[in-house]
Amino acid sequence: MNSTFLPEALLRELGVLEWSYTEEAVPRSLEHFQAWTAAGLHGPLGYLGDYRRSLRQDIRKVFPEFRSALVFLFSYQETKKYLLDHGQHEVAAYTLGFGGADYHPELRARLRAIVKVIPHDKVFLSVDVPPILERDLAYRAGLGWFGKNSMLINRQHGSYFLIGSILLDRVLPLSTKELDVDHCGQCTACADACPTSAIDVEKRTLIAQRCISTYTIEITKETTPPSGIENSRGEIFGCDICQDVCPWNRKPLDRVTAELKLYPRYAFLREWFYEWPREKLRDYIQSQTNRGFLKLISGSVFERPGRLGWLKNLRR
Ligand code: B12
Ligand code: SF4
Ligand code: SF4
Repeated sequence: MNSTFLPEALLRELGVLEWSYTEEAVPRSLEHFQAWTAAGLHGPLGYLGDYRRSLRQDIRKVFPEFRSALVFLFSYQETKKYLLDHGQHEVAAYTLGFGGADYHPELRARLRAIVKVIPHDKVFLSVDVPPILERDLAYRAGLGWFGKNSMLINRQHGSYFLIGSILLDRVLPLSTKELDVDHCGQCTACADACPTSAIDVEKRTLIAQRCISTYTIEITKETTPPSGIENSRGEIFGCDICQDVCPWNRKPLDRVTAELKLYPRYAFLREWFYEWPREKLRDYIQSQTNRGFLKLISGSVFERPGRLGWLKNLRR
């Protein structure tokens, strides 16, 4: 039933690598999340530790009508392959993987295209922002396991994808895949490669305040960078190191064509990141007003740290 429930051609057009179904509202890894935040490992990510922490206990706290979820893995593998082939590590691949546009509206639009072909009354779309543990939701749907780098890894597709879900107020005539089991084994490549020692391999967890991704995306003001960042590959926005070394990401990239396709609106990002010397980019951003910079970059994920956050990232 699952294989014929959604049109294959539509899924392909929308960049869906795999999808699945679950009726479980409560995260399986809730205890881990609670211990993680209680230990302060979320660092400066206040939204994980404040009143929204308890909302993550049960999807029904966010969408009371919840009865089931369709969970989708949206690929950015082609972009990743292109950037790896060209040795370009300045920005994480997901940032350019959707034409350079912010993946939030982009993926919500793709989810809406799927909503059109399924039976529903009320739906709730989840892409990143709602207080829902999305990796766990994908895990409950049988779409992968939690790697030692915290990523949701899929045996066939690796981890270069984003998760988007349609929450429904009804159950569907679909089956759930079996929960996946750990396939990391004795490997510790991600923790070994992390320049800032942000992965606690024993506890299989991330120390967010040490993560380059936190520093370059979430910190908007001048702040001391995590120690070890000088040993990175020059990341200025996001970080893919712990995914790039993961053996589960090798085969999936062999199957795709390297491609960096930017919407015309964001074509300038190629110049910014790959053609201009870093000092030129810094001087250019410096010469903008805060508001002017946001206007330039609006509609992309690069808006998030604002002009001052960017100047901080480029000062290293
Ligand atoms: C906050 C956040 C961050 C923070 C903190 C990351 C973190 N690991 O907590 C920062 C800014 C560092 C970050 C970075 C990145 N993020 Co982020 N982030 C989120 C966000 C908004 C919330 C995550 C969260 O709740 N963290 C709390 C921790 C405890 O939960 P978790 O990360 O989901 O980890 C779960 C499992 O790994 C598992 N788990 C982990 N360890 C263990 C150990 C045991 C013993 C057990 C039982 C379970 C377990 O339990 C956790 C809770 O369910 C989600 C979107 C969402 N709404 O879920 C995206 C999300 C997790 N991020 C995503 C991405 C792509 C990234 C980056 C790759 C971006 C980049 N290239 O820079 C990096 C990866 C860094 C990393 N190695 O995790 C994707 C992940 C897709 C995937 N394949 O897993 C998500 C799901 C967004 C999306 N909609 O696609 N992110
Ligand atoms: S994203 Fe980068 S800094 Fe963060 S845990 Fe992975 S390798 Fe370390
Ligand atoms: S690099 Fe190794 S330990 Fe880390 S997530 Fe991948 S398989 Fe697991």
